[in-house]
Amino acid sequence: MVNQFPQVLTIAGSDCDGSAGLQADMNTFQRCGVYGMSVLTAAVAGNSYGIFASQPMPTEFIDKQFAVLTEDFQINACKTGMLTDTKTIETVARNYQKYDLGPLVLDPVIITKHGDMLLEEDAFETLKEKLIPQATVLTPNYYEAVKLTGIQIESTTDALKAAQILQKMGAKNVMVKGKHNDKQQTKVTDLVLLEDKTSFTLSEPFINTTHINGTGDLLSACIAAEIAKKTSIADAIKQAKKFVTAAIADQLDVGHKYGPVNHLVKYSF
Ligand code: PXL
Repeated sequence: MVNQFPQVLTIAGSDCDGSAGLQADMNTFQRCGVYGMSVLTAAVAGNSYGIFASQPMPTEFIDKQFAVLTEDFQINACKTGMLTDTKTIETVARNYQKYDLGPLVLDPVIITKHGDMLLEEDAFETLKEKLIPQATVLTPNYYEAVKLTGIQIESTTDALKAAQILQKMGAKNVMVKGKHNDKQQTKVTDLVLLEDKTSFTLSEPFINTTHINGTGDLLSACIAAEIAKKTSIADAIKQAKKFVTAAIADQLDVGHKYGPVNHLVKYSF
């Protein structure tokens, strides 16, 4: 039967080195056993040293991609990645309202691990106003959670406070990803606040590696894929945390500096 197979959409930028963005999302979708599609929002010229140029897509072209995909496919879940600026966010928010794209995993991509900005400073408010209220799952890292809430996060209690603020902004479920920038740390602990107000933490061993490009992309893409497979939100998040930890642990030696997480890691769902 047509359109019964789980179909997932990433609304993201292209990262030409394959470590992040829609290339990484498509790899993740394949690993999760779902059919992947992409709406291209921007294209970056980057490698393991950083990002050297970036080009947002025209909003009419973004609109057209949504139109042709939804005409033909039954999208069961979607995720967002790089959204560049206010007009791109507005375009994505409008299309999400217009079409049935299933639950939305919103990865509020702001800055890369090299310090390159992927979202313009004046677009934060639009993200809060137009997209966070539509998010089924919001997955900020520590830095993004601080930026979006304005509070300092030093502990799990602070992470819970941040998640509660983000939930008040309209996100149904929130995962605040823990810091992983201290070589002395032994664990990375994320905080999850679910729609029913229950919360839990997820801890996995800290792995000291420079190959972590695309961790957030892999995590949010895996959550979206699991949701499309009808896994519960809590289990989708737990599954994604395990997969991302495995992909960091089994280092893939490509690139000379900050390499990608290993989408090819042996891991079964
Ligand atoms: O990992 C964040 C990210 C998302 N999308 C694109 C990127 C990056 C990081 O480099 O290039 C297109």
